Amino acid sequence: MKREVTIPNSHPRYASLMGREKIVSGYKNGLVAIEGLIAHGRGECFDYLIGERTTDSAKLAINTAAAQLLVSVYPVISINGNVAALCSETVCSLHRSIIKSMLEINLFYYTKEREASIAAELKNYGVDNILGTNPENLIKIPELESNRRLVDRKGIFKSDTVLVPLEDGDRTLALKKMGKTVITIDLNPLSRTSLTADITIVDNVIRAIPLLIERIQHHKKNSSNEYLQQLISRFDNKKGLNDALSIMSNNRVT
Ligand code: PTJ
Repeated sequence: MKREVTIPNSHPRYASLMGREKIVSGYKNGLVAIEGLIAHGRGECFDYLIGERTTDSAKLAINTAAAQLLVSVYPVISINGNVAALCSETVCSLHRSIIKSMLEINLFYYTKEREASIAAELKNYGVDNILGTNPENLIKIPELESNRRLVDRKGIFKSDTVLVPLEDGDRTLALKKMGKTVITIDLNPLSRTSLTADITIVDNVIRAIPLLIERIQHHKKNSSNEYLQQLISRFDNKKGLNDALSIMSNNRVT
């Protein structure tokens, strides 16, 4: 039975409900794995606890991530089904704002069909050179058993910095062991990805990516390489995670 959903934009949780609709449509359109719906629900729960807003601490992480992406020689943005459904358009704008970055599709619940749907979705927003889809270029990364172990030799394998939004912990660890700098966007400050990454942005990808683009544009105009390096060296990832945990656990019902 066809169902019509109307979410009035006056609804107090409009943005969250629209995110939910994007994930559901993404599932129906073949972008999102069914397990992605569960992952999204977990994200919603943490987002509720953090107040569905970008905290000052997350803004600092975003500013530092922008600096890291700009000083990198070969940054790669890793795309999975949830990211494609929630923010393909802004991820493609992010890719263009960095200039020299690459986009790579890397799926935990791999199917060829879903990979093709995600590539087509990214192409809709003007990105043609998408890595991770040509089997001849795939190479196994050490110490990883999941499907994510296959990475593109022209992409993640060669990168110095990888942005891995909504990730599972094993690959972040494997990427760290390969000497990569890892940036993640994850609403769960206790996930293994959040704990292992160099820069964890505890925020919703939907809010964080436009802010990341804005910071990249700001730094491109205003910041020296030396200043960007200072931002990176001063960043304390554990402090950011503890800030997020404090905000979540200090909520009180009055
Ligand atoms: O498309 P695939 O096959 O690569 O699969 C993608 C998912 C996300 C299903 C897969 O990577 C997975 O199972 O991830 P996990 O282990 O559930 O981790 C996802 C993390 O992202 C969790 O810590 C969630 O809290 C968090 N998360 C979910 N939605 C958001 C989010 N973080 C930021 N923004 C969100 N919108």
